[in-house]
Amino acid sequence: MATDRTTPATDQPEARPPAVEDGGPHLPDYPQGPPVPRPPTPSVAGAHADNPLYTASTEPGRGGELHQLPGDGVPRMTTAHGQPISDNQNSLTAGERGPVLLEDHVLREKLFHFDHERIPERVVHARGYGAHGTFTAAEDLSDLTRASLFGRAGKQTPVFVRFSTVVGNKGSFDLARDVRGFATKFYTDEGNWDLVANNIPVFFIQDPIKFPDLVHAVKEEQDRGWPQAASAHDTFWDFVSLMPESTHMLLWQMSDRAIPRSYRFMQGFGVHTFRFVSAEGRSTFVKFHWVPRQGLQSVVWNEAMKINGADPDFHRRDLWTAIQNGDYPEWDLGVQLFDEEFADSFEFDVLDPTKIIPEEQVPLRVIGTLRLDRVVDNMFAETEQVAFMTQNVVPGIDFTNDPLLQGRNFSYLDTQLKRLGSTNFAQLPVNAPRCPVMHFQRDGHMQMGRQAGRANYEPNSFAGPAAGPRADHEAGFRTVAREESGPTRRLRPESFADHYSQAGQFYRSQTRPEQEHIWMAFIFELSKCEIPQIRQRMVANLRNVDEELAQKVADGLGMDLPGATEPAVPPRPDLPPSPALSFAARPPQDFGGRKLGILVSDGTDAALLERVRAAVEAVGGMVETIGLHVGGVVLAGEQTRTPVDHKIDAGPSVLFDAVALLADGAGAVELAGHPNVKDFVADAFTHYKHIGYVAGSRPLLDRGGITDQLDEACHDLGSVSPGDFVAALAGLRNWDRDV
Ligand code: HDE
Repeated sequence: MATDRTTPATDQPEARPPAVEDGGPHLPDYPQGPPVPRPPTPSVAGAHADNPLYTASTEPGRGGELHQLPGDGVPRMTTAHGQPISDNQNSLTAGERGPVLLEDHVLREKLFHFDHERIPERVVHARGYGAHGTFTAAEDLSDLTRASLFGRAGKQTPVFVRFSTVVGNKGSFDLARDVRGFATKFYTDEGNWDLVANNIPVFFIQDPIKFPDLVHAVKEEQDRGWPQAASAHDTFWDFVSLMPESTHMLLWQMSDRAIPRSYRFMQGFGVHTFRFVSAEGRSTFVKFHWVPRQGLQSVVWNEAMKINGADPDFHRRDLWTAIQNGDYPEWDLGVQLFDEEFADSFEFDVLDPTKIIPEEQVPLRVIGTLRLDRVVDNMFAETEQVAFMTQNVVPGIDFTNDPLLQGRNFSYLDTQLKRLGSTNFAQLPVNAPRCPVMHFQRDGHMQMGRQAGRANYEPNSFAGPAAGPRADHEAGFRTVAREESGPTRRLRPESFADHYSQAGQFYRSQTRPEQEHIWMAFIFELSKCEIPQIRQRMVANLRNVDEELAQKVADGLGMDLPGATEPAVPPRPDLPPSPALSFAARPPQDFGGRKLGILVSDGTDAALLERVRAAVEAVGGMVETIGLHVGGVVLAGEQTRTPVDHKIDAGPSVLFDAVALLADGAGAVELAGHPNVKDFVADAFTHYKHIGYVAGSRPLLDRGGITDQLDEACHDLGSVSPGDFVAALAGLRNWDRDV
């Protein structure tokens, strides 16, 4: 009799397929081999110690032996309530072709849980990627702050970091022109400190009341539902062109900062002025900076757009791969420290989040280093459920009156309840402090704690454990005492009124290629605005930043230069350039952490390939090969195929920092016949990249149309040694190339 069931109608589970090597097809239901050893999960303040979701369910003496299949130690599948399951492929039916029965509690539980798998994505910063690591203090800072993580040189604090884009939805692409989030949770021994930073040191607005409007304007337009993960549309530019205070941030957003090559190659900034507070209660103003030890690097816009198509997960894959390879990214934590006297004498208000303090005026002092060395086990449990909150500070760190910071302190707690659904979200392992947690907060949805003792209130007259915890008036968190006075009002201070001077200073501090990228980005974005008045208003604002910039943008848009917007206060063209604001100030030292893509073919010189690979790996770089077929190529003098990493159309040159064309002879001719080779070579050239080649790869240069344009960043590997080639790659791009 015919059956519409695709699996055998039997009450026996299907035979388990043989385990495959990692890298083969993944069958998530069947473990692929012995568990990979991991650093032990740090203990989580009591709450989860007994929860089988967080501890090995196979522990002897806890019924664990019953939870293994006989023979090979594979865990036995259970329901959420722990009952062993006999069949995970066939629902319970009445008869061979009969209806599925309501009685099937295994099926019902599985579908019920699946139906509830999603939680609201973050309203901003929805798309993110996290990793675990350690912060190591460089020195004893107790004269400045009593924050325990800075208590002695060498002190280590575990951290979780989540990088993100701001505008796009969770499933958007990584290379949007956008600000990047750089949020760090320090699990200190006096509670969690969250430094919720961005890769740009200023913000669009000065007052939190404008935040919902800003976010509405930049996200996809409400009537049509696009564009996704892009600021290049009318509503964003409408809003910011009406908001002169956004101008400084716009300059950063149109700069290369907004299209980083990798999370590993970007800075982070706390934006606001915070306070360090000593044990004696003395407060020092502080601004936080993360500086990548890998150097700064970005891509170019045309490349970004192509990366988004070729690999929308480019940044998360990069971070994951680097950490899995043991190439742990590191950032120095630098601080700018200053007192009231400096704050009073500085040209701008240190409470204004649209302003920086140039590093030339207050140099960075490096107080520690962050290293990321462990990827998450589970994206949802960790990266999605992590809850950052600016109000998470520890004794020794305090807020200032920056209005935006004050608004954030309200918003972040609220948003976590919305996303995570329970006031007990701090008990989730990724959020739970790594120090004792003792309070009289009780109950609520998903309470994991089993707080013992009789008193759940204070004051009480019990003694010992029954009495519960008490506040520590000496060592507990104490807000810095400060005088506040004046009438309540809704008015921004005069000291926040200069919206253009630092934007101009930023522009003047860039190298020429960086300036070109800024005006080209303005032209691209504004060309996507359908309403001419918006373009006009924006260019009118730019005249207050820099006349050359405004003229270039007007020319690029094909419009007459409009009159300048009337500024609230006259901009100051005399602010000196700050070289620290340019990428040129923090270049990479070598090709370490970068990736060379090598085009290979049948007949590629095996020895040269190995020498180039060795030279790249010697500086900590990576090599991937690209060929006509993923099955591989037969290198010169060899009989068998050597596999390649990418088939030509799956490995475009935009995925690499530099390329080498080692395809040779008849193999090169054959490869050059593939349509994607043209873009591979031409893009590498147009994106200013270094290109290595051999005499036999000439057909590829011809196909890319660059044979007659080879310049000093194109290296003939017949005469340049692999070592010299790789040394030159540290320069990353030849900005002088005429493309
Ligand atoms: Fe955020 N921001 N923000 N923000 N922000 C959020 O919190 C908010 C601001 C930043 O990886 C939300 O958990 C307001 C500045 C990062 O989980 C939300 C204001 C800076 C992340 C929120 C700001 C940031 C967020 C959304 C103006 C740089 C991602 C989901 C008053 C210093 C953290 C969430 C992560 C996330 C509110 C401005 C950085 C809604 C109201 C300035 C890195 O609470």
